[in-house]
Amino acid sequence: MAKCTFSDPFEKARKEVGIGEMDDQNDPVKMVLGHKDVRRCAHNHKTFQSGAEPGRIVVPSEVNIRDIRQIPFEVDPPQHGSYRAVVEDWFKRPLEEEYTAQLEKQIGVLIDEALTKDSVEVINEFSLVLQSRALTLLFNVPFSESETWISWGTHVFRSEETALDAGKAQVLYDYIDKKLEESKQNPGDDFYSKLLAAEVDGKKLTDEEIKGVVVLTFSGGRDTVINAVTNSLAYFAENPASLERIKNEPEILNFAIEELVRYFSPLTHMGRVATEDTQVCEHAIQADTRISLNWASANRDATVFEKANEVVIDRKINPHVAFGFGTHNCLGATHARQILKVLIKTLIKKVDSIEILEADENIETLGEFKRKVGFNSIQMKFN
Ligand code: HEM
Ligand code: EMZ
Repeated sequence: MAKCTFSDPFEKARKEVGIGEMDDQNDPVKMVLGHKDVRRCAHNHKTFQSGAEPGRIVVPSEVNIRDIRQIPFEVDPPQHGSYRAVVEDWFKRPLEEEYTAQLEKQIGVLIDEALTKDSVEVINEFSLVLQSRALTLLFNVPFSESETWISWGTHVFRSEETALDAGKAQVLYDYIDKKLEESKQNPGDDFYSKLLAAEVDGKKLTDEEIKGVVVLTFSGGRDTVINAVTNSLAYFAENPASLERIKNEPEILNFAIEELVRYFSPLTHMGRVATEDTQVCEHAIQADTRISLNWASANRDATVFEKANEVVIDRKINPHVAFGFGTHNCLGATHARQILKVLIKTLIKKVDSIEILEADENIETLGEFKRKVGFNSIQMKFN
């Protein structure tokens, strides 16, 4: 089995021009590749806005399959801050003891099950299940809801047949409408009820706004978490010494998590729309065209990271941008980090070794660049 490496396709372009170009459904994207430039553009929301037509900052663009604005993701300051204030505390709940205890239970059960099987297809039988079950904790809804979510597959807008699947999006919207109606009739301690009761600048959120927040919570943390979990398992399968090190030096656990997230960068890039004619790296960017902030490329920038293409499991200074940078930095990062933390601790406790039996890599094509983001499927044996 070939080594499970995740190479950096952007290195040459980043060093030589700082920009990589790709076409996306006839709406081109200039990818910003350097760490400094990515951070600078992420900071400059006046020139590079998120609040364009809903779906347009996503690559591939979702303008043809949705018109719901995702909140706070597709809103710029100052409104962004008001929305974010409504949900910020809710997204910190993963730090609570009871939440962590539940997560430990969920992940313990999954690992125990995996240990009984001759082969586990990790994407569908492990990571998707883990992601969906863990999300019931974030939503604070019954565990049984995860069965419905698992049936949606690894992406809420993409299916095997269609890269952008409007029918699939509709399943999600109908589900959310139903859940919001239920929570209106019968308010509880769940995320929907919290949003229904919330006020932004003294006004209740509209149903459309609430839907925008909920859709984002379902879509933003799905394939990203699935890739982070699967790629980490594949890494420990091939680098058992790293797991052993974390076992012996638990103080490096948090460094290890940040390093895995940096190295794998589960979300390659995210777009912005230019509000005026401008320049990035001496490249002209025209008003109303798209750039993208390429987190994956920035995270391999050798001017910032020593041994950028290696997993340095106890890397201490790690200003990675895998969870974004500045205004829109990932709200789900606390939840995602907690999942990885519990996963690694559980592996240390219960698993001696992991073998990769068969793997089909998931390669993204971005113009001339091809990037491995994870796997379409991967069979592993847990011992
Ligand atoms: C934003 C990555 C997990 C919800 C972001 C951004 C990145 C990112 C790069 C910035 C987008 C931008 O600037 O346009 C990741 C990665 C994850 C992960 C790598 C897993 C390893 C999650 C989870 C959730 C989530 C689990 C929720 C369940 C969000 C939300 C935003 C966001 C709501 C928008 C925040 C805002 O606009 O203020 N994420 N994410 N993410 N993410 Fe995540
Ligand atoms: C959007 C995005 C959010 C988008 C922070 O990223 O994640 C993508 O997977 C979705 O397709 O709609 O939610």
